[in-house]
Amino acid sequence: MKKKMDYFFRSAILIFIIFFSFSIYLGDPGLNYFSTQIQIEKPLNSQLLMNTTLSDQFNSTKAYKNIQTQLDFGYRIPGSNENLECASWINSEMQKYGESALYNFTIGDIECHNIISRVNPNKSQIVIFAAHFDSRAVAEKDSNESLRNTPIMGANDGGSGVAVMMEIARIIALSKINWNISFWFIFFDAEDQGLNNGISGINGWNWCEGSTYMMKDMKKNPNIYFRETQSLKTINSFILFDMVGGPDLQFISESHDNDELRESVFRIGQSLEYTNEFPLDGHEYTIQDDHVPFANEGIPTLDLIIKFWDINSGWPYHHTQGDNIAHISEESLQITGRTILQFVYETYNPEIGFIKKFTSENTFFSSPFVIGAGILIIGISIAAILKKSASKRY
Ligand code: 1BN
Ligand code: ZN
Repeated sequence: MKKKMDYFFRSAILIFIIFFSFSIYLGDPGLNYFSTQIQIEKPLNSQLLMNTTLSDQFNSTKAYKNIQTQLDFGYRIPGSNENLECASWINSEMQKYGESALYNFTIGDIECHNIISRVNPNKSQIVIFAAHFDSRAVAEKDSNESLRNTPIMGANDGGSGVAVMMEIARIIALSKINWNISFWFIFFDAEDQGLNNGISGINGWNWCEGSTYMMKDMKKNPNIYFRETQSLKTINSFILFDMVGGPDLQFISESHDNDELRESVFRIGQSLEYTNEFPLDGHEYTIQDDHVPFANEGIPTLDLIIKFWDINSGWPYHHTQGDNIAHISEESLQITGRTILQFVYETYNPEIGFIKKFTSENTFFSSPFVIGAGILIIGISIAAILKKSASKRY
């Protein structure tokens, strides 16, 4: 009888552990699972909440000039003077709107510089906007073979995201809204030097070196990045701007992205009548970009990026000498900037009385492989324990 009870209790404990583990697996490992989640509410009628002042303040002429200024520094290749001069300019411009600092790191013997600028640095909830400011050292996709080893201007690939973000920062910082959010503007170095068509930007480098380094460093030295009440878990959303300035703008869906965040932004784009730019029924593609290290930590991300690899898709200049100011559309900068400011207003305006939490999806623990491996390990453990109990009984 005692053995039977022993067997019963062992099984009950095992079943409890399995169910408890799974409830955590399927819960929200990227966010604070044990804390109360703020209720998600969609505004009943987003039209009612329209604030024409915030999104209408986006000045596309200023954004366009922000691209030209970056190009005036020259090629912003990691380790070059031009790169550092551009980084210093971004940093000093951003200091007008809040605090801003360079975060230096090295790859091999090359000095690189990420920049983080913060508006409202002390609020615990963080919203991140990001772009890379380095420009590619080679034009490996140029139709003219003799140009494939020459650096590109990166007016769109690099320049456009930085330019739109600087203008968004200006408007958020100068607005009279009493934000309960820390807005971070991250300018990554060393994004665009990986290997493509057998040609590297910088030998031996991967894509997204700057963001990969930052995430490693954030986990190792959180105090350098976060205030006391902040952590990776208080990052509410992360939006990346990559090639947002070409004509015939059409953003794609990226597989690391958070569906709810994408849907919110794309619906707002649609409500502003940018229906071609923010298609809701698009195919999902997978792209290595600066949002991936953040998505892998369970942070809700959105990569605003075009189908840059398809020469028939409206902007055929990716990694060619055509990525220059002649192929930038001020209207595309305006469409991107206005949509994101409207998203910020509808999602984070404290007068509306809610902070939207985007459900975390893309974590290590939610990958089918990891879940499968977990089930296998649990199955083997059950079998081993049952076997042990059975052999004890007889
Ligand atoms: C994505 C956006 N990438 C750079 N900016 C990385 C990449 C470039 C991946 C070319 C594949 C091909
Ligand atoms: Zn690129």
